[in-house]
Amino acid sequence: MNIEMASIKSVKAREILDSRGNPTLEVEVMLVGGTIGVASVPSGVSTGKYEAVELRDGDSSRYNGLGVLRAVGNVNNDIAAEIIGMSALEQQVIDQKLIEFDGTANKSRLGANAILGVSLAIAKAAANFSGIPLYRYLGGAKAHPLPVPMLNILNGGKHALGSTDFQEFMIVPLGAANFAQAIQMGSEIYHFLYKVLKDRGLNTNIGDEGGFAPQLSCNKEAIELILAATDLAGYKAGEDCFLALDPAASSFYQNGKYVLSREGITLTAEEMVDYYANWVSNYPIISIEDGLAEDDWVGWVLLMAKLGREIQVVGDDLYVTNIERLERGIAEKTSNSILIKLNQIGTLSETLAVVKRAQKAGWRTIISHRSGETEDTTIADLSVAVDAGFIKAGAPCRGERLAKYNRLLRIEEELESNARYPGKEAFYNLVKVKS
Ligand code: 2PG
Ligand code: MG
Repeated sequence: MNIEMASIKSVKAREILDSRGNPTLEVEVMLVGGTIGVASVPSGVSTGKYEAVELRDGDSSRYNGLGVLRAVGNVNNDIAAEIIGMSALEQQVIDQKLIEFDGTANKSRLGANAILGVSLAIAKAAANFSGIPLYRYLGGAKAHPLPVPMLNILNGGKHALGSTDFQEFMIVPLGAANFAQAIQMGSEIYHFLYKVLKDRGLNTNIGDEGGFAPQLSCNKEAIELILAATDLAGYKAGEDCFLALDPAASSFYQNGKYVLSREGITLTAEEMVDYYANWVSNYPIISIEDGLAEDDWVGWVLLMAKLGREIQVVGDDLYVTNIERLERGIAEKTSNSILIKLNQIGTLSETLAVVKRAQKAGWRTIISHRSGETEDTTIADLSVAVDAGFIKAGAPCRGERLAKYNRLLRIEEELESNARYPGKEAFYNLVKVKS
């Protein structure tokens, strides 16, 4: 292998569209030896306010101001000139250079979308150059555990207006023997949910992440419908398949209170925690993400103290894949798990550092998609590379969601007998799934 052939020859970004039909970036890196790496960038809608900045044009004459031509220009004109000639095998050095070149704390000068597109395209070019899959390039010889999928089969909140207050109702096939079986279980329950909704005269339209978006009178009804579907599919809730929630509580936090408009109630943090505790004792829920708002650190301590031994208490908007916010969470014991999103922080290296730190603290990690996605499959490889334990990539429906799950099916096949599906072990120290 001639290492000089791994030097970056060109970097080119373009504007493409994401799954909501909004512009995003695709970046193509070519190395001197001709190897190419291509990556695209996702985009959230229930974005945390501490996320790195997604640079949009704000030019209302194009795409309602959502164009990304400035970010594209930043890649093609500025970033390219900075990194051409560097070795694609030096991911950390390049990411550090991008961070310094941007020079702001939240990547607002060049745009986290511009920077992440480059960072990921470089990793892909380097993996291709090395002749190994991305999960192996990032994770080394030990990269063989598949993640447990968390499939969001009922969408609400900002992802499906008019549905539930809570944003995501996920099923978690912990009882599957392997990843392929987990996806099969997820898909079968998803299709039985369609039948349950149809039989009850409820809407079967779907939301941003491919999950159904029926108009329900209360949030609890979503759980009851999913349990009915699980049963019809022939699986046992609480044994084969469990439930997980992402209420995305920042989106219904108003003046220090939690406003559940579907139910016509307004709760304090303490009452909200009791609400969840009640659900956890009645239903096979094993994970609650963003149960409270991104600034309610005090509430999170309460939530963790009440439920942290029983379920995964997951911070998404609370930490925004940011090492400083994670350190605060570890110090203050605000959760026991963290959601990981590459575009919340903006480089691959920083993301890997956050995963490593969380794992060192004994936390579980969930590698996550965004509600606006592309056909890019980086997160599937990443989940295997870091032995994340979990991946959250939406319903088993819609191409941009299935791209990730299908990639993992291929990886499982490729790993043959070395593939390992953790199943219930992923929750090893939590009482709820202890056998
Ligand atoms: C979340 C994500 C992904 P969004 O809140 O976890 O499901 O949603 O990408 O809209 O922030
Ligand atoms: Mg979330």
